[in-house]
Amino acid sequence: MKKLLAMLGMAALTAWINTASANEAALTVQGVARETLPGAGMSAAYLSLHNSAAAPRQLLRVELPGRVGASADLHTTVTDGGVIRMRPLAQLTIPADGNLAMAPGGIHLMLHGVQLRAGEALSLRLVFADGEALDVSVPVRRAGARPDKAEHHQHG
Ligand SMILES: [Cu+2]
Repeated sequence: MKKLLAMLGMAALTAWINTASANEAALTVQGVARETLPGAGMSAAYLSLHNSAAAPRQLLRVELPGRVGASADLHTTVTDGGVIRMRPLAQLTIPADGNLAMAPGGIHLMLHGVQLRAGEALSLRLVFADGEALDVSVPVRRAGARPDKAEHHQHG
């Protein structure tokens, strides 16, 4: 009986791992971060997320691994009485079999406490409502440079 329970436990664990990898494989991320201006310490990053799964994904937050004192906030841009303002977002939904594209003047990642130089890579950890996290690395470019689709890394 003990052996059977152990086997069932293994089966359950394997199933969970498979589900997790399938979910992660269903999500592709590309993006770019902007070089910080001298003395600024603030910047923005723009991600393009594609979800090929049959269920939507909820992105809760983005962390900056290895950067002490730095943070990333989900922001959107709204026009309020002719004034352009940024508003924090509690979460982002990547639709089932769909895309979510961040862009200047729209949804973006606001980066605080960072110093970024063009040519560097910025590591981001995307944390989802289902508890999964996805580590990606995006290139740092000067403002106005186009996102580079080739430089996407995904870690399990
Ligand atoms: Cu912002």
